[in-house]
Amino acid sequence: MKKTLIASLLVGTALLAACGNEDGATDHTTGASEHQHSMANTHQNGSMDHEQLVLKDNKGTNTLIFPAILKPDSEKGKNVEYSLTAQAGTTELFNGYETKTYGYNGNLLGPTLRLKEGQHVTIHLKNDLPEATTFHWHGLEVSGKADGGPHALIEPGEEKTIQFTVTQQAATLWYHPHPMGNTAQQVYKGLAGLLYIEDDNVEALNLPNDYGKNDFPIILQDRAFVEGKQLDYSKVANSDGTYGDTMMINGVINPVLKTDKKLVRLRILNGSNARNYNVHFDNDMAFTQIATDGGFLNKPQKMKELLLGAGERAEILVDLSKVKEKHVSLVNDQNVVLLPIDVSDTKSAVNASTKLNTIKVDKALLEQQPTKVVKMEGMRENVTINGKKFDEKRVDFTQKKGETEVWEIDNAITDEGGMIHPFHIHGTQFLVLSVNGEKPEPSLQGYKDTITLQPGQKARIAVKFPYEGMYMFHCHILEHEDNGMMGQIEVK
Ligand SMILES: [Cu+2]
Repeated sequence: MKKTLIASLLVGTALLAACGNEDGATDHTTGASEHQHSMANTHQNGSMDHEQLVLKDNKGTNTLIFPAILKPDSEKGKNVEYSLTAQAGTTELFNGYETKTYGYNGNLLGPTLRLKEGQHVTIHLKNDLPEATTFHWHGLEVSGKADGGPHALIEPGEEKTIQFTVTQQAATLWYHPHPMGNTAQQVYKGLAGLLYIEDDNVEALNLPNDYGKNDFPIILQDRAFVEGKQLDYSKVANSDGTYGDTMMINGVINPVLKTDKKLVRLRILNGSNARNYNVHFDNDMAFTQIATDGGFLNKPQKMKELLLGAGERAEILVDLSKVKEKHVSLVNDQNVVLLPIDVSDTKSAVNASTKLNTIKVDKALLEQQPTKVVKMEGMRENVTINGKKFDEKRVDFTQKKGETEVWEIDNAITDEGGMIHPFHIHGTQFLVLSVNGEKPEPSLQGYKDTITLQPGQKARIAVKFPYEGMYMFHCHILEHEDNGMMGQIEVK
């Protein structure tokens, strides 16, 4: 995986150097579409999406804020009720400019929902947008009826109530819209929020868990602003994934995280439409991954870099008590500053548990031939799964509730080339059995709902659906999803 990645980065960098402005800035007001088409014929095997805008350093001039935690409308024993409204508004992202945005219960992004395993949850959904939307719970194991896929459209002004019981372990999930053909622009305008699952196990682990104090949600999104600092999707949209040159974290432009010299937990969500982040620190310090998309790893994994494709999450522990500098930054593989961190002198320590989870891969599954093969192919409008585009009237796969099947996910290289595709399945958390026949690396050894595959990579995953219904599986580059790189599976 490393080799492919490095090769792809070199190709990507060379192409960017060839097509970008010297200072890395791009004039979106006039340059975006020109930029897209000028590079249309240069896709290469192994390249990351070279059409992406160069990301600018986050200057760290604004204080990072955290989404509010949503308060229940009511709570009685294990029964909790919440209300979420998708709405349009404006947000002052830049001084003196009102940017038109979308949000849940607010103008931009949504509040964090904190649910606990065993709770019976009712959520009242309302659409106050001028267009139809859905409410999808990414990573949540729920029935197809509650999942919020493209079949679950809520028209403007309409309301709907869903109910489910939380039956999965502690994890950092998220929610976002999923209307066919319109997901990318709705997420781009600001529709996304975090969904935390908690359980009894997590309370015993002694992890930093003080929200916004030592347990920080970090929603990474890149955006391109056009005239008047607007988020005009139609002016910047790219069928191979829409990129921005400006980092937005938790809905803040140029944010800095200010904290003490202590152990901190970052719950990172790649909430971008398409951009991959291979994160590391500018001082090259190690950090510890504790959780993947769907829960804790069996034990903390020390690492220096971590790749997150669109839709993926990771929880990492960063020991700032050992940092000598007053500032460290989370950067990407081109050393662009994603998140600067100012570290004060106040010191405190936490000794987190080293036994986090008890995931066991059934050895018999490692020998099994896949019963389902998903071949992802193409670029731009030509993206397909198993040679087909999404058709809501066609059921691509069926699977029995509660039964584990081995799926093979193939990110195929064609004559046109290949690119990274993050593959996501609704309604389940799967385990990665192998990548190109090898044991998955540590960052893939926990429960996953999205796996980012390099061109030419094949992964085998063990998939079990705990509930019935119709579920989507698709590429999480939102423009690919909107272009039909999606199939559906009926679970009975
Ligand atoms: Cu894709």
